Amino acid sequence: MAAGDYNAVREAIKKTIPQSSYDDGSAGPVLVRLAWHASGTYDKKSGTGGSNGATMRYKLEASDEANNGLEYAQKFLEPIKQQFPWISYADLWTLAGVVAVEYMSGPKVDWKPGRVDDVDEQYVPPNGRLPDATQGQDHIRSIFYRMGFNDQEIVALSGAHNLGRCHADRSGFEGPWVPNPTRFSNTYFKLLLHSQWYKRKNRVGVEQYNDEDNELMMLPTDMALLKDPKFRVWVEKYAEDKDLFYRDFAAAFGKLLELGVIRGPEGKAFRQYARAKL
Ligand code: DDH
Repeated sequence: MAAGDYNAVREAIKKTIPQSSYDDGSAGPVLVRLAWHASGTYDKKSGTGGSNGATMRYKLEASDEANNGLEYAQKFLEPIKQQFPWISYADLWTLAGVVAVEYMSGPKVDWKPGRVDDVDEQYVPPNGRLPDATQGQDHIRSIFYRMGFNDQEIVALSGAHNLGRCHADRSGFEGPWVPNPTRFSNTYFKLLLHSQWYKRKNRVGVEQYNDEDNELMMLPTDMALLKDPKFRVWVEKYAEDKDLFYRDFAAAFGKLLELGVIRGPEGKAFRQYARAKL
């Protein structure tokens, strides 16, 4: 297989998404989450964090509680890394997120290669840069503004909760947000807006919001999108207009995966951008 044949990698990722003995029969949602958490450590001010370097391979970042469960996503992708050793983990993890969104009938997201893996351990971002689901709108803003996102982009990105589920043994929360969690859609926004949500303790004693029958759930941070008037405007728009949501999600997710990836003229990302900047 020729080095640089990203279409071949895309095909291999698609083949690995159906996983009959895993969650809802699909690795798709956890692959999206891996791409997001690999990228969402970015800090605009210092230029540190982000997907370049695939620093979640280091224990410090892997052991951030927010990353619990992402070892499954990495395991699903390992055979693909073996098959295509020329691709960096940093490119593979982000590309897998893009392929998974599209595979689950979401929008096409622009993706560029060039991330490199050989970033020193000293550049692993500190724990605690990813959002804490027990918090409210101020916390959400401080986390996403740090990455360089605005309110509209925050709500668009949050629509990824149309995919997958919470696991009591990973985050303490439990259940899916929508009835079909392996199909990308704007159902999350419709349910957030139009269902009745009840604050309840789940079976491991963690407070979350459930629908009447305890089948679907929302996190405290999801509910904050409803409570905050500036966020709510976008929840309403995306619940109404699926095409608008798809467009805005594709743009914001593409931007997320590029955070901190500064490429040189030959297309390769700088190894230690943080140091280069200081
Ligand atoms: Fe999320 N997310 N997320 N999320 N997320 C969880 C699952 C998934 C928060 C908390 C959680 C985004 C934003 C936020 C996905 C994608 C994205 C879980 C459950 C928690 C908790 C983990 C578990 O128990 O397995 C919080 C807080 C925020 C926030 O914005 C404030 C964003 C921006 C994305 C994205 O992809 C753009 C996906 C997909 C999942 C489902 C994973 C799975 O295994 O299934």
